[in-house]
Parts: sequence; structure tokens; C-alpha cells
Amino acid sequence: MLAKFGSTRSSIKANHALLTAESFERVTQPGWADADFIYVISPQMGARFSMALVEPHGTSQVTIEPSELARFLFVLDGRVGVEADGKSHELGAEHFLFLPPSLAASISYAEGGRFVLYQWRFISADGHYPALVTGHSSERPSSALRGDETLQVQKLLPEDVVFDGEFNLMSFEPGASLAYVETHFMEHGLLFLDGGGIYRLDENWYPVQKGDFIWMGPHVPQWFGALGRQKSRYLIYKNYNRSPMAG
Ligand code: UGY
Ligand code: MN
Repeated sequence: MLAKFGSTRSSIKANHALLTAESFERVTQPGWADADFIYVISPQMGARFSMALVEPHGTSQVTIEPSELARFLFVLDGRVGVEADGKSHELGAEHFLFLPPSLAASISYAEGGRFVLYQWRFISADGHYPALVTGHSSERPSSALRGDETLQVQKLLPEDVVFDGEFNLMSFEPGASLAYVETHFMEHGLLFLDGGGIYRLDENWYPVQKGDFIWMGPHVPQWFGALGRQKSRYLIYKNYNRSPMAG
């Protein structure tokens, strides 16, 4: 994608960032043969997690060893295979998988199997880790956010304090919006899956659309209003169930 006259919609600020495709930088990673990583969010920008778009350009597999990192995959296109805990999981578009730090895994992929990968240092509540969780967005129940039927939330992970974060899908009817400007200590890593609108981040109002990523740092004022004639929907991570003094 050519950026004319050095322009981009990407905007990297101290407490938030909008990352758009024309400024994506592709890098390789040890062990991940035939795959490009686009790290849209990283600790280097101030986040406590990383979020990458992984684009395989060949058939390969990687072995993940147990470590202090938890991982969450959300498949966008194609197929991704995960073997862990003696089970094989075949993931297609809109399948997700939470891999706890305690488990080794083998991930296999091929050209066209694009997915989002979140990685973070898991904060255990009691020294234990949750089990692997996998599923498909269509299987997860939807509920109105604070009684607003035009704004639906699907929680992909079980509601259990054993998890130190949430991964949710939020769907907005055209014209729907967050009810108020949120200001919370939890961070977000977001990918627009459908539609778009206006995202307020701190003192900026950004036009946003499908394919855009957003980092919201701690306490950044945030609000979204959906525009256009189709539903808007995003995948959003938030550290959750833990005190700001934990970790
Ligand atoms: O869960 C959340 O904090 C969510 N409502 N935030 C957001 O959509 N920016
Ligand atoms: Mn929020």
C-alpha cells in the first residue's frame, strides 16, 4: 500500500495508538518459519502486552515452550492447527484459543491462515493457571451492555477470576455508541472486524474502520460511536479480575 506524501492514519501517542494497514511493518520471529509478524502493540510503546497480526506465507509449524507468557489466538482467515495437552484443535475463521503459560503447544499454519496473537505475562490469582480454552464466536452468548440492546457483548472466555483478562466481541448497531467516556486503569488491545465509526481516545477523535488496531493505555478516556449502514464489531482485550497493585 502506497502512502502518498508521507501520510498515514496511524497515530502513536504516549497513552494510546491507532495502527492502520498502510504503516504496518513486517518482521520475522525465531521458530516461526514462513510467517510475518506485524507487532501493532508492544511493551516498547508502553503497553503491558503485545498484539500481533500473524501472516503466514508458507506451510510450517512452531513449538511453544511453557513460560510465564499466556497467549490468545483469534483466527481471521484460513486454517490454523494447535496441538496442546494431548489434543488437536483445527481452527478456522472466528475460532479462538487461550493457551495458558503452563502448556507447551505446537502451532501449524499455511499461507492465507491469518490470525491475531496476544501475548502477556499472566498474573495468577492463587499460583494456579486456567486450562486451555477454545471455541468459536458463534457459540458464545451475547448480552446487551448495561441494558442497551443496540450494543451487544460476547465474552469469549469463561467469567472466572482464574483468568487475568477478558477477550470480548462488541457489536454496535449503526448509530449505537458507548454510553459514556470510559476512564479505567485497564488497558485494551482492539481490532476492528466490521464497520467503523469515530473513536475518541484522550482528546482525539479518530475515524476508524475494519482492519484498524487500537491500543488504549491505562486511564485513557475512550468512547466509540458507530457510523455507516452496517453493524460495527470489534475484538477487544482487557486485563481484568486483578487489582492495579497486582503483578
Ligand atoms: O470493556 C470495556 O472496557 C469496553 N467497554 N471498552 C471499550 O469498548 N473501549
Ligand atoms: Mn474500556
